[in-house]
Parts: sequence; C-alpha cells; structure tokens
Amino acid sequence: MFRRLAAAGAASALFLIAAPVAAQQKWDMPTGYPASNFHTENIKQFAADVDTATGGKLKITVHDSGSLFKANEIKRAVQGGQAQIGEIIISGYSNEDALYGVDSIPFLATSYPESQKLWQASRQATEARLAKQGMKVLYSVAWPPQGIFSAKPINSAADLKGAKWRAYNPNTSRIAQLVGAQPVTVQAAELTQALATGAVNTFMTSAATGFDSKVWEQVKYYYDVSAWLPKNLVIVSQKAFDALDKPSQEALLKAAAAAETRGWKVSAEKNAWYVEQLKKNGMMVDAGSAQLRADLKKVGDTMIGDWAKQAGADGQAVLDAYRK
Ligand code: PCA
Repeated sequence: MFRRLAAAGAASALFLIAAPVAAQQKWDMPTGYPASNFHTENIKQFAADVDTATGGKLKITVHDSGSLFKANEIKRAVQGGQAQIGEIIISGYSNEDALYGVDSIPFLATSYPESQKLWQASRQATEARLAKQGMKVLYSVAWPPQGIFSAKPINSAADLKGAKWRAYNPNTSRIAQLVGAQPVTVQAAELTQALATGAVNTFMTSAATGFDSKVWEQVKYYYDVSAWLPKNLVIVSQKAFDALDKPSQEALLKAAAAAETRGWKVSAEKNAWYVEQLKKNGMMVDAGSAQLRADLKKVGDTMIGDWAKQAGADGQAVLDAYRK
C-alpha cells in the first residue's frame, strides 16, 4: 500500500515537472505557395497572431513553397499527423469527393461576393467531410479570379486544341479534355520550370500565380475571363487541436477568423495590382473575345451538370442554397 502511494507520489511529481514543457506546443505548417504570395503572407500574420495571443505557448512554423510537403500531399500529411496544421487548395481533392470541387467549376461563381456566397453554401458540408477524416477547417481564403494564360493568341476554344495545358486540380484537367488540350498536372511551385522546359504553354490560374511564377518570360497573353475563384483552406488535425488547452484553442479560432476576413479582403484588393504587374512585364491583357467566353461558358455548363450528378443530394443542396 505504502509503496503504491510512493509510486503515485513520484508519478505526480514527474507530472509537475513535465507539465510546463507539455504546455508549449510546436506545430509545423506546410503550405504550397511562395513566401511573397498573399496567402502565405496572411498565414505568417496568422501564425504571429497565435504566438502573441497564446503568449508563445503555441508556435507555428510555416514551411512555404511546398518545401515540407508538396502542395498536393499536404492534406494527407495533416490527416496522418505528419503535420499538425496545413494549407490546402480544396479543389485539388475533388477526385476524393466531388463536393471539394464546387469552387472550381467555370462560371458558377465568378466574383468575390458570389464566391463568398458559394463558400457559405458549401462550408458545412465541406467541414463535415473533413471532420470525418479527422480534420478541422480553421479558415478559407479565395484566390483571385481565374483567367487563361497562353503563349499564343486565343480567340475561341478551338485555339486551345492540342495546347500543353497545365492543370492544378481535377477540374482544370477536365477543362483541358473538354477543349481538346493535353492536361499535365503541375503544382504552382513547379510552374516556372514547367514553362521553361516547354512541358506546358497554356493554363488557367490567377494573375497572382502568373506574377509569382513570372510567366511573362514564356507566356504573352492573359485573358481575364474570371471563370471561378478557387479557395485555399487552412486545416488542423483534430487530435492536435484537442491537445491544446482551452485558451489556446480559443486564441487559434480567433486568429483564424481574423485571417479569413483579412485574406478575402487582400485577395480582392491585390488582384488589380497583380494584373498591372503582368502588363508592366509586357503581357497583353484582354477580357477575352465574346466567342471565347461563350465557348468557355459551354464548358462550364457541362461541368456544372456533371458535378450535380457526382455530388448527389448534398451537392444539390449546396447548389440550391447558393442560388437562393
Ligand atoms: N493559383 C494556384 C491555384 C489557383 C491560383 O490562382 C495555382 O495556380 O496553382
């Protein structure tokens, strides 16, 4: 009996010594985009806010540019506990679940307000899917609107036939198929190189990524068709979240809410600046011909129809809520 008490005493003494150490948490946060990108800057601000609000109890180290995990590996890393927190482009995972691709369907939501409305309509279902996989959504931020970058002038979808088309998610691959281009998946961190080697010459993305990747060295035309605004999500492992004390959890959620508001605002505000940089670097920027827009709209209509079938009742509910 005495021995057992002594052992228990020793254990609680150990606990007292260990407690202050366990109280500090160090998290690794892989992200896929360069340090100077507005998403990454927002994330660094978020990490700094968390540090301040927790009095240094939760330290988040940001590993940008796909340096810790490649962009398309980050979800699995957080799910498997190799990283506690990470940034993902949710539409990159629409092969797992069609619902994840709703924000990358051409001409479904084409402005910041529409994109925000679509996020509100799909947020719960998205969170529920990720929760089933052991992850919690902290916040989302939209990329600026997606346009077409091309090495040669494009007047209609017919001009895209045979293009070496860079894709960053299943939906951008699908667009390539529908216009008769050849899709090659390339993450943003490898885009500059893929262009330099001639592996790709045409793609859809934002002026932000066009700027980050200095695409003007190979690509001269930008058609600002504003087809959709895909979102990045910052997700955390539920297990890592649960291991925090209550005040740290609250600090994290508060910093996340601030990052969401700030991120959407900066995305919208900085878009014009990004487009300006493309022009300054000699690119031709154009809204796209009526023919090109009509052709792409058709591609979008096909994809919205396909998506509604794939995403089933949940998908229909998201569309209904969005269109209300
Ligand atoms: N930039 C990212 C995703 C969407 C965007 O605007 C990329 O091209 O990979």
